[in-house]
Formats: sequence, structure tokens, C-alpha cells
Amino acid sequence: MKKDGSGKTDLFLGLDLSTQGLKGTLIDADFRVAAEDAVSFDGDLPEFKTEGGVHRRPDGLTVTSPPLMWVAALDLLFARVKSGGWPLASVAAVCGSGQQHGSVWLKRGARKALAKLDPARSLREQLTDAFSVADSPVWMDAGTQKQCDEREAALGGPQAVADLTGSRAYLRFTGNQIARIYADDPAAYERTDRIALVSSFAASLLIGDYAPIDTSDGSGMNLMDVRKRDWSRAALEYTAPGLAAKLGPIVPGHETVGTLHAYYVRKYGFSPQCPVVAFSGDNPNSLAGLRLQRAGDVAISLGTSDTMFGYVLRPKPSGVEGHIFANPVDPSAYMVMLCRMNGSLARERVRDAAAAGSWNTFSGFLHNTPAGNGGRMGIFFFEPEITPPTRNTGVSFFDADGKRIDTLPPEAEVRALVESQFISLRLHGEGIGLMPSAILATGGASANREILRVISDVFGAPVYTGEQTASASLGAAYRAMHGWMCKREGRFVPFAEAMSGAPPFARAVEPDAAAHEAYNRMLGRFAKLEESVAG
Ligand code: 5FX
Repeated sequence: MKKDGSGKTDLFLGLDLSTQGLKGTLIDADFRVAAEDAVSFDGDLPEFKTEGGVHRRPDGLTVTSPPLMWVAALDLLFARVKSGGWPLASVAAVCGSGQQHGSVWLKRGARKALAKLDPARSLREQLTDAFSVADSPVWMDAGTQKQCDEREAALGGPQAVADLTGSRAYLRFTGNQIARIYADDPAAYERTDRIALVSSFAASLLIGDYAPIDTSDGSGMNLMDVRKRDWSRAALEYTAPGLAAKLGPIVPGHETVGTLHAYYVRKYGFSPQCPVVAFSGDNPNSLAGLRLQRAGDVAISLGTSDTMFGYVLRPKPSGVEGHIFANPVDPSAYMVMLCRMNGSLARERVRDAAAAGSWNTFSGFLHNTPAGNGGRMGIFFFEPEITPPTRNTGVSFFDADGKRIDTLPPEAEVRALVESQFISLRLHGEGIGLMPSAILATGGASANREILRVISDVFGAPVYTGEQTASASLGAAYRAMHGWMCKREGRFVPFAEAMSGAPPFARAVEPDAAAHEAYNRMLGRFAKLEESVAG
């Protein structure tokens, strides 16, 4: 992409409506971040009385956010960046991200209110009465066990639900949330004209009309046929009557869903005709932000929990764990995602217990011990684990014969932890079709070369690093650029082609063939031991 003839640079704006705030990232046509700013819900909008952006009900399960707070945040962010001198007139396209699974309930009349937004008044003033449900359930909500059980029973069990929708029935998935609201408050359901996701709601605010849900975020609802990339009639039927009309259409993530409403042109100085590309979920946007662009590209984010997601052509839905989403940047591919609870916090606990609280000592132990740990293994469930799902907690050690032992020497304990984390990710990843040919490591622990070496050897794939974090707003900015190119060229431009000018990631570690072989030999034994502990 080139600078245009007038010397003005095309800029692309990515927004991220996350649980805790609204962030904006502006990039230029050379992929450089030109500006970033953010609004915090708790700090900047205290009148909504949220903690961490949410309200928790006393039942301990229900977690919601007021959608009017998200509306107010949009004006606040735009006012801030305008007064900060952002060249909004040079924004060529906008795209965005939202926390996944949350739903926004718009009542009859909302569409009109969106269409006639008046720049002389605030968004908040004009949309106060737009909602049929004032508190939107968000991804942290866990009050839908009954609906999940019913969905799985009605559709043939967890595996059948996963085969159809990409995931078994999950508490936070939107379809189960919708079923609960319909059961608890049928009148609110009846008043509702449109049920949006957080992402499609944010896009609706920008275009002044109902924006369609994109197929990637739509995969987090237990309502979409993940292979056909359209609503599943069977899944809708078990949720609530007349739901298809309330959900509206569903579109691939690279599609333009409208142009910025005149409200933003007049009030903030955006250029008229600025296209808005379909908003998607934060995880799909992170895939774009890390520029995963071909089958086999996988990211491992080493954070509080470890998340692995990748670009996959042939996913294997599991009725036990993991998620298959439509890929946000390739309408013929999928995004597969797994999360392990015992990530950095587990590494820190073992660092404290076995390496005297020192990362240097921890890394030294990894450096000086052999791949495969002489056959010794450990299973570390400090917290109940998501992958594999288990409520059993504790740490178990095994000797080379598979016999339980009480302790390991400190250096072997450190290696046992790190090996167990990535052998487990490999095992469960393979189970749902995640087979990395290249790995991008991000998050705090990706600065540790010894950990990267274990990852590379376990998977038998090179590990890349970059300064980039799994940033959803940056991914949204890339997707704005991608969607804009698709629109301009009137064809689907492969994401790799759109991203070809971006700076390459650094190739940090190459796999060692002998070490990889050692891990291949460990897989079967590890799987059995892990299963015996997880139950
Ligand atoms: C993914 O399935 C999740 O529930 C979370 O990562 C939310 O998207 C966080 F916003």
C-alpha cells in the first residue's frame, strides 16, 4: 500500500472494547503504531460503579456490564483522541474488537435512534432508552449450567454440540445466555428487536445501524454451524423462539459492514465515506494482531494462563475441551484455541519453591538438564485446570518407571514443570487439530530463551518472537487495513498479501531433532499419567 497522491498517509484505526476499557490503536500504511489511547471504565466512568468493568450479582455467578457505559466510552475516547491531535480525517478504515460472548439487547426503536444520531448531543443521551436488557451478560457470567445441560441433551451430547458449533456448550457462550434471559424474562425477550454481540454492537454505534455479527465472533455462541458459517437452525430452536430474526445476518470478518455515521464525521472530523470493517472478538483480533496468516501458524501466549491458538484448515472439534472458531481473516479456514490455567502463576510457584525465587536459577536449571528429564515427569495442577478439564488440584511426581514419588531434585522439578506445560499443550492441541509448523511466542515468559527452547523441541517447530503482544486493538487495525484492501480491490485479498509489508518476526529458536524425538517418545506415557491425575 502506498501513500496517496496528496501526500496524506492512509491511517487505520482499531478499537478494542474489552472487559475493562476501550482502547484505540492507530497505525500507518507502513504498519507503524502512530498513536494509542484508552478509556478505563472504572476510572473514567465511575458513575457506572463497575469493578474491573463489570457488576457481580450476589449469586456469585451472574456477571454483567451496562451497555450504556460502552456507549459513553466511545464518545469519551473519540473526544480525547481528537483533542490529542489524532489526524482522524486521514483514517481510511475502522475496525474493532469486543470481549467475546457478551450480548447487547436492543429494543424496538433502537435502530431508528442509531440512524438519527445528532452530533449536538452525546451518544449516551440519545441511546439511554435503546436497551431491552440494561445489564448485558458478559464472558465471565457462569449462571447458565441448566441451559448448557439442556442444549447438550437436546442436540445429542457435548461432542455433537462441538461438531455442530465448534465448542461443547459453555457457560459463557451467548446462546446459553440468551436461553436464560428468555426463560427468566420472556417480556424482555419479546421487546427485543436485535441481539448483538459486544463486537457487532460497537460496529452498530459507528455505522448508525444494526451491524451484522461476524462469523468468527459468532462462533462463540453455540448457535452457528461452524462449517457452514451460518446460524444452525437446530441450535437456534433450542434457544428461544424467533431468534434468527433477532440475530440478523452473519458475515465473514473481512467484509465492510457500512460507513461511519455522519455523527462521527461532524463531531470528530473523520472523513465522510470512511468504511467500517466487521468487528470481531478479542481472541480472533489477536490472531490478526500476531499476523498468523497460513495454516500451521500458531501463537502461544505465555500469560497468567497459557493460551495457544492457530490458523487451521482441518479442525477436530472436541466435546471435552477447546474451541473452533471461523477464522477472522480467511473465510475458508478456522481458528483453533486452547487455554491452560496453570501457566505463569505455576512457573512462579515452582521458581519460588525450587529456584529460590530467581528466574536466573530457574533458567540455569533448564539449561543444565536434558530434554526428557531422564524420564521423570510431573503434573502440576495448582489451580483446577481447563485443559484437560479437572477439578483435582495438587502436584504429582513420577520416576522413569512411572511410579509416584514424593519429590524431585530442584533442577528436575523446574524441567518437569516446563516440559509438562508444553507436552500437555501439544497433546491437547493435536486432539483438536492444532499442529504448529511455526510458533510465535508472546507474553511475559516469551523473554525466557530456555522456555522457548523447550517449546521448540516439544513441538519440533521454530519459535519466533517479536515485541508484539497479543493485542486485540492492533489486530483490529490490521483487519481495518485488510478489509479496506478487499473492498478497494473488489476481491478477497489473502491476509498474508495484505500483511506482506509488515516487519518480520525474529526467528529465536530452532528445534533440536534429538530432543524432539525424546519428546515424541514421552507423549504416550505423559498422556496416561496426566489422565490418571486429572481423573
Ligand atoms: C474467550 O473465549 C473468552 O471468554 C475471553 O478470552 C474473552 O473473550 C475475554 F474478553
